[in-house]
Amino acid sequence: MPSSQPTALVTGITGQDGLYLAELLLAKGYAVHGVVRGQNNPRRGLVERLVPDVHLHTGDLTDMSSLLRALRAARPDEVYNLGAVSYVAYSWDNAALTTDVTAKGVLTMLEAVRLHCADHRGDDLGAVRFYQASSSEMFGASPESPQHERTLLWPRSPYGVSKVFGHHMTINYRESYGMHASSGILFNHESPRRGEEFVTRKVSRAVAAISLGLADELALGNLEAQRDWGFAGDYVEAMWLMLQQEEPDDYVIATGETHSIRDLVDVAFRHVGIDDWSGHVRHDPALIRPAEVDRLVGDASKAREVLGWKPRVGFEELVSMMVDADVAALRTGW
Ligand code: NAP
Ligand code: F7E
Repeated sequence: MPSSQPTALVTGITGQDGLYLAELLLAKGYAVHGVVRGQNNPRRGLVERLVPDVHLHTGDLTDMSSLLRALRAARPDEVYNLGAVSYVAYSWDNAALTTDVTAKGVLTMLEAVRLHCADHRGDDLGAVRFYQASSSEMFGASPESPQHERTLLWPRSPYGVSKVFGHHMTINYRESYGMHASSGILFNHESPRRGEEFVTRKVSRAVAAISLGLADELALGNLEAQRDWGFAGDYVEAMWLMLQQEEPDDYVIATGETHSIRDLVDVAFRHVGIDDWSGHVRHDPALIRPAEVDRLVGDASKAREVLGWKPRVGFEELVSMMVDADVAALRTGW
């Protein structure tokens, strides 16, 4: 890290992880810059309210010149590429868009960083450290369990396939150009800031509403899929730690525990005092995916040993935190 104030540029700053990462970096004394897409992004105001010290730049992962402009304005020491079309179910209906942003967008960002270093950093390709937001969805149907950094990648959705492309392109830029490019293979991580399209937040919001008498029913798809769920606030710390290492590398970030959607629903309802929730949950076949990832559980031994990282928030605490936050928000009419 440089002796003067370190500077970071974050794509996906309006997302769940972007907000937690911005808070973490600001607390560490960084100057933080973020890329926001769109001419009137509804989430821009949220970033301005929660992290007012972040400098925002207009840009899109499909638009190389906008990324080059953001790099030139920020002159970052570290780039965190969190931007993506990230909702797996949506990726089947929007496969080409998902590929443009989540796959090709990674190449566009890597290439922008490479060109920026050539033009403005004395051709020093190590001058900017790069983090790529890879995903456990890349493991998909892999028969190995738990999954680690060398597990076979067998993605099951256009999103997963796109993440595999971005992951390998990041490794390729590291190997081809000596870039300090690291890839974090993060398993599902959640928080009260999680988008309502994802199952944890959909459940926490509905359970909160049912407990307050504002709703009666929660429609869900596959209750038997299993995920390794952690807390987003813990996971952004792992991103930062990866870029503080002398050598770039790839790391699995996970809790090592897996739970079904049924467990999630059970913990959430029990937290508000409803033990028998069967009358509140309706199965909706329209929510079943064309191809499912049945079971994910990660082995984060390498992150523990090399980065000294481990998760702090457990599954029940995470679910309770999310339900409590939604109860509080609904009570204040949010
Ligand atoms: P998220 O809340 O869905 O945020 C995604 C971000 O990407 C948003 O800021 C979004 O901006 C931005 N984005 C979308 N299209 C873009 C484009 N064309 N150009 C620039 N930015 C664009 O996702 P998250 O949960 O914070 O996840 C952050 C990253 O980690 C993503 O790459 C995701 O795929 C990956 N990941 C997430 C998890 C997880 O469990 N959360 C696990 C593994 C990997 P708008 O606000 O404008 O839509
Ligand atoms: O689904 C099942 C669904 O959409 C989890 C993204 O952040 O993590 C996330 O991807 C499971 C699936 O997350 C509903 O079939 C049942 O098995 O919350 P999700 P995801 O697909 O695991 C990975 C690591 C990422 O990288 C992604 O960006 O829940 N499920 N019923 C449902 N899922 C949703 N969304 N809605 C339902 O009603």
